[in-house]
Amino acid sequence: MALRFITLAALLAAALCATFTVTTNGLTFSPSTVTVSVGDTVTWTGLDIHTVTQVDSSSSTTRTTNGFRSGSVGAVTNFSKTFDAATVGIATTFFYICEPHASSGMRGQVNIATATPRPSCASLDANGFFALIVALLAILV
Ligand SMILES: [Cu+2]
Repeated sequence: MALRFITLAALLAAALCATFTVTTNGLTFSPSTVTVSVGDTVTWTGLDIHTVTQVDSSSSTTRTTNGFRSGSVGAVTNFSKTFDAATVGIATTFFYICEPHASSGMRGQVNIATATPRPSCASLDANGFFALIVALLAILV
């Protein structure tokens, strides 16, 4: 019985999506590279005089069409982006800049660790939810 609860707890822990925080430190993002799993969220803080703007490459300053963007300078202090399956379907590395400070090298990137989502972090999409329920039943029955 104890084993069942341990397995259940492990499964639920695996099902949780993670949030990664990137802060600003002078004219840099810290950390400038984060590696996330599908379904995870990145939250940028301290954006007061900065932006988070997706660009096409590690050297580009051209905004990615339909890419993520925190808005114009001063629009927000914090900005979050969830790298869900639909987002990740486009690329496995996402590059971004701070628009006013890109020329000073203020840029970063988000790497996607794997194309396979966590059991339900995929989340709450129908398939992920179904898979979690089946897994729970298999443990409990
Ligand atoms: Cu900046």
